[in-house]
Amino acid sequence: MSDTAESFHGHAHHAAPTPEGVMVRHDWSLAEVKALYQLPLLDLVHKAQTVHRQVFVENKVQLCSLLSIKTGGCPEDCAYCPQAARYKTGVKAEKLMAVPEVLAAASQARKAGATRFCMGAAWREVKDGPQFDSVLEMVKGVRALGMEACATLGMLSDSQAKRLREAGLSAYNHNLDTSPEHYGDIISTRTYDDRMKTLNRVRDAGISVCCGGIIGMGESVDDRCNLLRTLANQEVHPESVPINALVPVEGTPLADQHRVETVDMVRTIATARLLMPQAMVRLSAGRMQMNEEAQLLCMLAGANSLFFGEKLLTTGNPEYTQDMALLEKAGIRPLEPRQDR
Ligand code: SAM
Ligand code: DTB
Ligand code: SF4
Repeated sequence: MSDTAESFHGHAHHAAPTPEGVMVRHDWSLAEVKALYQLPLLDLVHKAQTVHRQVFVENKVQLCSLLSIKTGGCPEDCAYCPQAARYKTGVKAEKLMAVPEVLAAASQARKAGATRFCMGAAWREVKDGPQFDSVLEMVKGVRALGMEACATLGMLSDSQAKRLREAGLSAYNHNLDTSPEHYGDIISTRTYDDRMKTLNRVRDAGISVCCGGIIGMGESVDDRCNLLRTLANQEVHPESVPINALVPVEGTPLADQHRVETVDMVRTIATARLLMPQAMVRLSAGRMQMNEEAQLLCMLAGANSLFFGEKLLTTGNPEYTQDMALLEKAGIRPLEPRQDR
């Protein structure tokens, strides 16, 4: 295990209750997390939905919109990623989108009901200069539309995090992706500690942290639990935890992975809800491979956010009309915008 991850696990924290009286802990052992993950499914979902209702208004999900502002050509070797230049996936390297184009997309997303707009760039790290200046303009523009603005741009320095905060960025997405133990099998071009450092910079700049992972990459149950445990044992829980099911893409090393089973996705989401009661748990990539019932089960297990729109970054996502019909027939309403973010 990496030093920084170890130091997160090793912190001596006491538990504190939320205003609703739900305990928030930062000292989970693997055995404890596994005991939750491996509960009979209906017990696990019941527990997670119970906690969910104590902390959140029931029957509501946040609708988020995702846009790839800089697609492909990435120098990193993340084994799952269609945007890594080294894999032949058919994703072409593009330039950074222009600010007005991005804001037009954001405005459209807002009209369609999005309260959070997430911008993704296939960069290893942010570099200062005209491109970063454009991203800051995009952030300001999205905020001016009255939405939460989130960005995922790779690694950040302290001063870049500060400038993003000054531009009004609500949240920064930087995933741990998997357990510290499994990480080396998935990515070699940056370490778990590099990721932790970026997350700490984001937090220190006063930006809310969006951090989660991917299941279905050949990891064990222990790996899944250690990912969740690493997230939950941070001094402050991430405000947002995206749970992605691997979208296997032809040309990537993980192209032949088996589809994630619904039960595994539901267990992961429910465990995340129980470990991090106050986090937005986001049912992120992988919905194309899930039927409506599976998606509803994920929401029953505590997922309270979805990406809508026909595309994620480069891969498919359910049709807007289909998503709206699903929420409508289930009596699930979109979460209203929050003023404090
Ligand atoms: N380049 C930046 C970075 O890696 O931090 C930001 C963009 S990157 C595409 C954002 C996240 O998307 C990754 O951390 C990963 O969790 C998720 N992701 C990428 N490809 C995926 C896939 N095929 N299936 C599921 N999730 C994926
Ligand atoms: C996250 O955890 N999932 C989103 C968001 N953060 C940026 C990205 C999913 C990408 C899925 C693969 C693709 O469409 O390229
Ligand atoms: Fe690059 Fe991000 Fe894809 Fe990794 S996940 S290859 S860093 S775009």
